[in-house]
Amino acid sequence: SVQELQDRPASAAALDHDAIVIGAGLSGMYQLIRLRELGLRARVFEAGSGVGGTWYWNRYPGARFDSESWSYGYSFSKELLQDWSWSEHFAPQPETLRYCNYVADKFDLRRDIQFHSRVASAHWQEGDRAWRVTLEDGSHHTCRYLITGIGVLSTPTLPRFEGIDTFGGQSFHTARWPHEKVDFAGKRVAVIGTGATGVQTIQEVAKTAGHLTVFQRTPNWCAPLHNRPITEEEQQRIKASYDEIFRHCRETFSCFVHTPDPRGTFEVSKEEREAFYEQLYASPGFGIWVGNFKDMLTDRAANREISDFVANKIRQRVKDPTVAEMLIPRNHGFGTRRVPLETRYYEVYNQPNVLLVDSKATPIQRITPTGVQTSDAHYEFDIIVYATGFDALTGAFDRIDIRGEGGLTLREKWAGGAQTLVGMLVEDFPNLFMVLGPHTALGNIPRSIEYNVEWITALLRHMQTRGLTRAEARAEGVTAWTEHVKGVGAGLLTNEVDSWMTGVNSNVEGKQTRVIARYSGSAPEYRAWCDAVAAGGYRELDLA
Ligand code: N01
Repeated sequence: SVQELQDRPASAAALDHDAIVIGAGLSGMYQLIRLRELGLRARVFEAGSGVGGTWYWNRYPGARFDSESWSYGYSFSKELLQDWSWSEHFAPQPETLRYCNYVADKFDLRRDIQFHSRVASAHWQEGDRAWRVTLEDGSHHTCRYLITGIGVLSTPTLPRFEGIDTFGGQSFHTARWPHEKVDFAGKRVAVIGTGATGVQTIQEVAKTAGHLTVFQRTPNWCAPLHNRPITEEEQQRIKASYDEIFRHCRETFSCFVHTPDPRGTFEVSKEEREAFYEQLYASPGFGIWVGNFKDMLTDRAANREISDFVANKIRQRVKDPTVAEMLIPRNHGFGTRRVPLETRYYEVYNQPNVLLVDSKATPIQRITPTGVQTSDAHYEFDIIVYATGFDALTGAFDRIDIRGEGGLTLREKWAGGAQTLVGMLVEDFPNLFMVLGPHTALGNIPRSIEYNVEWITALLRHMQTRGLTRAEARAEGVTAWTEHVKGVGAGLLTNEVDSWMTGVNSNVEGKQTRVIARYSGSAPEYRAWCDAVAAGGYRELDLA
């Protein structure tokens, strides 16, 4: 009958593509490589004019890795690992962007990537078993599988200040930085925000600005990065040990080279603890955050002790005691928010041309044509930098009109908090696969990306070999997974604090209260769950 004909899924040949990938960052690029290996016709839509995602957009001064360069790159190609030489232990953004371009060239990715193409909507067509994707330019593209590689921190948010558009000087959000160099020499510069981005920006801008004013609403606990160039000898050693490096990363809590110390804080003497903290403070990278005593983020007394240790470091490094006290967090303990890593950040506040303004005590009331009006004073600027962060985790999804079965929007689906199966699938949204969706393990991001991409690729291969063309998360699977996500977050001090990690962003409507926004279990635990789903023949999914 006509009805039967209409209900039959569209043949692959009738669709524009087998798969559409949104985003040409590290997720999208790797997913494209794997889709090609499956023999699928894939198209990547990318809003920017080049590859690199985060590293394409975040060109602000001082942007660089906070995790070791040699633990960050893709691990899937031995040849790539040998080809590429990182110059520093924590490489700066321009180098990472060059790396992304190098990968795109090496694997000839650009021929399947369409730049300047922001996806506006994606609507599931049950009859065709296909997604209909519409770009902002109004063009439509159909595909069987839709894979998002849209990142965790990719939707920048500006404060909702009155007059923000009236400023007569230059102003930038750090994640929308111009491709041309911005000259700070002799200029009066404001930086609003003191997260990981603000800290990197401030310590760089302070080198050349005529005068720098930092508007800090909440101080963060920062720790030294201890970056340095990679010597020729180290380079050889790194290249000879990649197998070992990545094997180690697979075993650690969040795939960094650091992992929690198996000892509890109070299992060792006061002297030993002090010595351990000193050693961590003097070591490169995230050791002090993710390589600290195992109970640092669960035991209040343990957390208090490391917080006091870092507070004293701040007091030692900042000359003016009033400024030092302003820089010490009071409303959260060390490590309960993402720890910004710094290079002479605290010393910036010893410079005569740097002013720290407490914008909790004296809030910013509006932006004027010449500067910033607080409840207390008016400050004049040539340049305002907004280091005000992102609508994290679900923000990039919320910006696309994604509709699943029966026209249900993903925004409606997630109104009470994200619900997924292993962070990669959503019930009622068949054939939608998310790389780094909400509730995937994060940590060392490329490690998580590679795992997600490989899991999705294995699922597609499973379907391919069985002639299946529809995959949807089952309600029981989603419930079980979401319970697990809640369970691993229980008792974690991190979840008692407002931050992007708990889904709070004061600049986004509806994101004022904490939710279980991210997966806080270990990466090995996460992978065990996902592997079990695959090994069990995908019983948590409806496959057809
Ligand atoms: O953003 P944030 P970020 N008025 O949300 C302030 C990753 N990253 O871009 O704390 C006044 O942390 C806000 O104040 P408060 C990393 O995962 C990685 O810095 O909300 N102030 C805060 O100080 C990181 O966690 C790397 O009170 C306002 C700041 O702006 C994540 O990105 C480097 C305000 C926002 O801090 C996000 O970091 C950099 C307002 N209306 C970042 N609104 C690398 O590893 C916001 N603020 C390379």
